[in-house]
Amino acid sequence: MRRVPEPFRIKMVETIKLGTREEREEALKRAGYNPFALKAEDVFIDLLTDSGTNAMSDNQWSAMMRGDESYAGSRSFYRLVESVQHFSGYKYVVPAHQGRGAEKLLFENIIKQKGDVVISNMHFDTTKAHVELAGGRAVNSVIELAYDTQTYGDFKGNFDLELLEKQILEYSPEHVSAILATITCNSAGGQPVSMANLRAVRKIADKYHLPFFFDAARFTENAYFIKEREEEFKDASILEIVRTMFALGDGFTMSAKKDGLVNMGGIAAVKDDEELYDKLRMSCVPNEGFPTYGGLSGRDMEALATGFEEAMSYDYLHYRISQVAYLGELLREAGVPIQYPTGGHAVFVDAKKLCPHIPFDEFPAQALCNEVYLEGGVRPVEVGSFLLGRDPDIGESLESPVEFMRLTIPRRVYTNDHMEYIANVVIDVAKRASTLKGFTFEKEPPVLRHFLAKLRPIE
Ligand code: P61
Repeated sequence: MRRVPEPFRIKMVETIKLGTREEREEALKRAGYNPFALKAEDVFIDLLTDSGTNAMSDNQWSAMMRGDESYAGSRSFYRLVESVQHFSGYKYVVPAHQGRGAEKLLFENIIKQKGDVVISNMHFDTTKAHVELAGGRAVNSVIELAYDTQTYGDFKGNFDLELLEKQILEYSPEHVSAILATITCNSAGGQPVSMANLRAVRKIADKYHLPFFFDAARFTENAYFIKEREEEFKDASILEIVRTMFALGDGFTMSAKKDGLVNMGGIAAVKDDEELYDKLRMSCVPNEGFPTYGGLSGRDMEALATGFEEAMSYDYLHYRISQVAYLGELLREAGVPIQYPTGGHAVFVDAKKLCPHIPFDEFPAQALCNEVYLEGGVRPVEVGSFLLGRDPDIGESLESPVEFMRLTIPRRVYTNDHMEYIANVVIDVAKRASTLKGFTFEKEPPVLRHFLAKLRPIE
């Protein structure tokens, strides 16, 4: 596979250090065998997340100097609003400190009755948590193919439309608070959702008079896949595709820490429902702050407005998605099973296939993550049963349909040579995957347990 060269020059560097295996063994033990608890300086290549780990451009850094830090009505807020209106066509914009801040504002205002459901192709964990904290239930309706890692699909993040309609009828439309399209579908492997699918979801939403929202963290990456894979859009610009997608929805929440190309930020936006907008603004005040800053500094809002422009560049997206695909290809050539094709922001290694001897509640993907860290100082993250947690009603550990070790690629941070190093480390670990052992809890927090849990190896 041909490598797409990085479309930027490097003006500033940050030193990273590969220590010894003994040092990493000590560090991982101190961290309770949970890579979230590692000190970042004990990590050589950090693939925990693509969230807030982006490198900003010279233009973003200079925009920050123009930040207006007024408490109310800052110029930077209005620039951010204009930028969001420009790409989404939505009238109302409320900033938030990050995605989950925006989720709290939305879900506490649209979930009217305890037990009402939100149906998504696939909820990400914070989204599910906020639906549940607001008294709702999170229901997924992604296509079956999403769980079949070895079979190619252009749009493995698509809704199963039949299932979606069945679920709406099962819960009855008046108990469905919203349909939510996660673009790209993170938990399924950063897999895109097609425009055709989004259009069909809109039709279903209209049929049952339901609102249709986006969880839009990786909206430009989703647009790139639509351009590459849906004939109708092959000549369209990323901006045109983004506008066409958002025109189908009624609003979105967004973690801007991904495609916003910044280190912190979130957005809740509403197309034209003024009443809902008023509610979001009111919720914003006690949670995020006055609605013209919503947890962000003026300089953050400037960097984000510029980041949105840069994330709409085809050349940038082509390099970005190709870099992820390049790492995926190196692994596939060596026989390492991954979610195929690779999605937008990460390579998802199929730990169920590599470690079939470790049961779901001993966390096979976590075992793999820990070993990859020990082997080469690379920090991946588990996306599987460890992350999924327990059934909120009966408290039993849930079994995830997939057990992934996610190698998440920060934007504009690591080079293609880093990809080769990562691949070599993972390939070495994969060769002895059958000797790895599972983990059990030493300490298990009740909500979003994976962040703060302590584990111990099962001997
Ligand atoms: C991630 F280990 N994602 O993928 P916030 N929606 C979607 C996301 O991907 C997302 C949020 C909403 C992260 C960060 C992260 O257990 C974890 O700005 C599709 O992080 O609040 C975040 O946006 C929430 C990593 C989140 C985790 C939770 O790496």
